[in-house]
Amino acid sequence: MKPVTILLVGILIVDVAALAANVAPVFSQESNPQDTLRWNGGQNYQQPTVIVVIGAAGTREFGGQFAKSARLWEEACSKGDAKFAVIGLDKVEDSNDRTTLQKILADEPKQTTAALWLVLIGHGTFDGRTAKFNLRGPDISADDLAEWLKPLLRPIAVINTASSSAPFLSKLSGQGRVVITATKSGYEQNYTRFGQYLAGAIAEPQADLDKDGQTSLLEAFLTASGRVDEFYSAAGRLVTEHALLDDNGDGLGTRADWFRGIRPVQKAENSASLDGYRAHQFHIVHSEAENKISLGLRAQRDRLELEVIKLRDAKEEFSEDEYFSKLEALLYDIAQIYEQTNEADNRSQR
Ligand SMILES: [Ca+2]
Ligand SMILES: [Ca+2]
Repeated sequence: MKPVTILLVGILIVDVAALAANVAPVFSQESNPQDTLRWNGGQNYQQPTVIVVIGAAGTREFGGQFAKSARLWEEACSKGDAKFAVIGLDKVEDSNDRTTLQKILADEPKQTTAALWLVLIGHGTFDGRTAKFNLRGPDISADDLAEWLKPLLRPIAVINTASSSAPFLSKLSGQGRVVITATKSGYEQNYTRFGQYLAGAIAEPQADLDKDGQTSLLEAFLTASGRVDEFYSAAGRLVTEHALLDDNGDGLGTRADWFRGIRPVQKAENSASLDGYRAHQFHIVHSEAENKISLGLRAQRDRLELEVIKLRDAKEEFSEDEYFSKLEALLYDIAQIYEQTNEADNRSQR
């Protein structure tokens, strides 16, 4: 798919097609699969990290399910060339997985545009005040994680797929962060199925809802939530888990049924902006076209796209002239990023 299509689909602009057409020529270069991942050896390339934490399983059946989800994340990381670490699957007696996680997080680069994904797979508890994720050895609370993540100034996705996980969302919410939980409240305490469906969807082409050649975290969240509902419906059971996503930093989660396609149509109460746009910029496996863009330029492009969305959502505050001139400036900057990418691509082919 051409970058211009990605731009248009990615930022969901319908009303600026005419403007975008003016900048279209710089996008017209077809991508060349040969060049995929050529940034690997370059100084601009930094790998994202995915840390999967498997909690105390309780039974062999749960253990098998958790290990299967971990394998799916690992496969996605090897397809997407992300650094993968798993905690909780070794057979060591008396493991302290809490300390292991703390150490791995402390060793991660503090300031980079490469994303850090933290995926918790297991059981959780909530006593009315504190939510915890159950590990072999001491458990971890949302407060523990908030403290450990504080020094990391980089894009972060925290995904807690356990029962009673919702309190993690309000505690870990922050600018530049995506937080996903399997439940909408600490009191949804039954075993959750969201995690296994999310692991299956994260690199699945069928979950690429906007057909741009890559499955985003938002798309995987929506797909997994849909499969959770299908599971309970087919089993004739009451749905006991409702996943939430927060990525606008307000600590309020949005449910999958508040989206039409990939577009959010309902806000969490009191929220100033809509959730979902940032999560749609997180991918484990990138399309070929996306892989041609250096990490630094990709971060700039993502920031500009979010500004376009913010502008579009505030359209009524501006006169038509003002709105289109601001929009044109942003689209021009985005076009420059694709132009730079194409120039670098052409140079490398000479
Ligand atoms: Ca997609
Ligand atoms: Ca939110």
